[in-house]
Amino acid sequence: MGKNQYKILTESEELTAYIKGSLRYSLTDFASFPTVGDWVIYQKIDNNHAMIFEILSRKNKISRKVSGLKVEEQILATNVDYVLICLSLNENFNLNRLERYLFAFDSDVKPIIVLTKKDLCEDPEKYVEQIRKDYPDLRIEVVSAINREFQSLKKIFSKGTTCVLIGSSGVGKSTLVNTFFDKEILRTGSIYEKTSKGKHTTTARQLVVLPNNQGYLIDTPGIRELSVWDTDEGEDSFKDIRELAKQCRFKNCHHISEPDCAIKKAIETGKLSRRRYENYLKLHSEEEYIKKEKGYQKNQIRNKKIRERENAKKARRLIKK
Ligand SMILES: Nc1nc2c(ncn2[C@@H]2O[C@H](COP(=O)(O)OP(=O)(O)OP(=O)(O)O)[C@@H](O)[C@H]2O)c(=O)[nH]1
Ligand SMILES: [Zn+2]
Repeated sequence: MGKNQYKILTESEELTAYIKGSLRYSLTDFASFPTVGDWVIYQKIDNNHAMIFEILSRKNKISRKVSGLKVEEQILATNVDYVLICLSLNENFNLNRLERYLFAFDSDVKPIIVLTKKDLCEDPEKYVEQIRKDYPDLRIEVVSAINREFQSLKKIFSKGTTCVLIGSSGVGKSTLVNTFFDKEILRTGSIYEKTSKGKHTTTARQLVVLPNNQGYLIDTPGIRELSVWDTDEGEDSFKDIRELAKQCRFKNCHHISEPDCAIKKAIETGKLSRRRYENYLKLHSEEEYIKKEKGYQKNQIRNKKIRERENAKKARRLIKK
């Protein structure tokens, strides 16, 4: 919501809430402020307002890099059980995009790949195979909202679970959820199928209590450009590549022209796809950049603290004089 204002959903009502002063002062960085998905302890002030006293510790989080120059963690959602990564079975389907999404998660969030608009695709199995080849353990669901083919996916919506939908605008996230529950839970928009250009219809980040005790849904605006944020867990989507690199003859192998390079060999024999390796390199260099930036910011903060301490010393001395 607006600045310093939050919305709390309780079993029976919706409240506008503020953070108690003492809590606010204990929150040292942007990422520790309440985010969609957080559980809080609050006290009602009047019929519609409440004060937040405490934010309960988070089970997990989904974050992305804040766009622009400043590198700061931005949390998109917390306490999530399932992340539904939605890709539609047309031009939107793109393995690199999928990897970007996978790369941004905490490891204990279970991603499910949802391939939407099955009815528009002649050979959905072809896409499933493409994903399976690189990610044999991922759960993949092929659905069509229009033909109501989604029964096995619908089962994840159950009491107490929180799901997050991500994917470009227009892949059919809202339509899917609305069809699940036969109710307008999220607003849908129109898309021009010819150009695959989606109209942005989801305007605000939302948390919805699903009907009939079927859990919660967090719907973030179509995340078009998801930058990498460095979670160690997120690296897991490229574990096989790092394992391979360990088998190179030289420890500092660049996998370009060195002899006995396990990566090169894996690409030649088809064990590792070139596309995936290149995506790994790309994501990796972004991550290095973020790490460097973070290191730089840490130094800035440290230098500032040293300066402040020195100024404080001077001040004390001045007072003594
Ligand atoms: N053929 C077909 N079209 C679908 C299906 N699901 C959704 N659509 C269409 O795709 C368009 C976009 O659907 P939305 O549900 O608004 O997409 P969204 O992902 O929620 O988009 P944002 O809210 O912008 O993030 C609409 O015109 C839907 O009618 C499907 O299963 N099959
Ligand atoms: Zn190598």
